[in-house]
Amino acid sequence: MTASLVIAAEVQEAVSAGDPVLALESTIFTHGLPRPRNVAVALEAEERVRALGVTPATIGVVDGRPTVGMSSSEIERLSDMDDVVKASLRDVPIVAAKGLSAGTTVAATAYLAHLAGVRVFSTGGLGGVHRDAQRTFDESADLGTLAALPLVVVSAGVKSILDIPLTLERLETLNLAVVGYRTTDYPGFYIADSGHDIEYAVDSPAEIARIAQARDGLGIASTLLVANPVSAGSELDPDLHDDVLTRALGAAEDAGVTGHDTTPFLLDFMQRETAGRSLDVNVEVYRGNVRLGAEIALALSGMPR
Ligand code: PSU
Ligand code: MN
Repeated sequence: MTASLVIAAEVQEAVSAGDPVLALESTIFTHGLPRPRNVAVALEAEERVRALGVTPATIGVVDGRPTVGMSSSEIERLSDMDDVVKASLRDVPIVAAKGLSAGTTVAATAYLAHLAGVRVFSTGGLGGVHRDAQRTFDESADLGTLAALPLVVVSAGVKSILDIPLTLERLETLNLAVVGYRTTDYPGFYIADSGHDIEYAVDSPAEIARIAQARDGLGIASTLLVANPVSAGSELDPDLHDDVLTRALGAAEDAGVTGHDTTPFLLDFMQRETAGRSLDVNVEVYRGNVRLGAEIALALSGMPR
């Protein structure tokens, strides 16, 4: 039974007691961030969540076992593994049956979180609609998957390597509500304002929890997306950002990169060409999302279900 879900005891106990739990993804440390920063960021995120009184549940596939609440040594091992797979939801049963280890994307992480009863999930950037999707059909499975799961997912929007306006259109089509944390400017991950607006701002974790509660009361089973901009002063210089982005997209095309290799390729290019500054911003963004997610988990755990 390699494919059965493993839930860490502390996560199971917190879920059963209605105590706050925050899901964290693993693709961020298996494929999103370079070594050795990746493992430091992943372990630090867990510590920060714990310091707020919330149980962290890092999710991935460990030696064929889909796991909600990876141990520190499992996080360390996958962070350092050369042949670790990037698994979206459709890949999870395959890597499970093959006994492989995988970082799980937002889609796969969200599904496993929900299966374990975890309701809030913080990530860096969400997958979305790729540029030129009209031709390539490249839209992340994150969107369709989150449309069918009643979670709260905190991200800093989608990276500007994607087509942001098309992504926002797809969110609407898929009934994925999106609220901005203290802003109606949709963030562009590295930059606080992508230049595209959303309809609603929310002011507090309590307000986000009330929206989730209202949704659950109506039986609406789609994720509430919380767009949390990078803190003021931490964003990438917008001009540098635009320049490097243009070159990254050109390089991907020249190299013929397609499919799920696209995101890691572009992120790696951005990092090299900004002399690591995009990486610092990435880490800062993630910290902000982890903090807000923990606060939302706390607010939700204090409300009647
Ligand atoms: N966006 C980022 N960093 C990432 C990803 C997205 O800024 O690491 C990862 C997430 O795990 C996301 C996945 O779920 O890439 C989307 O990949 P794809 O487009 O292949 O579905
Ligand atoms: Mn894709």
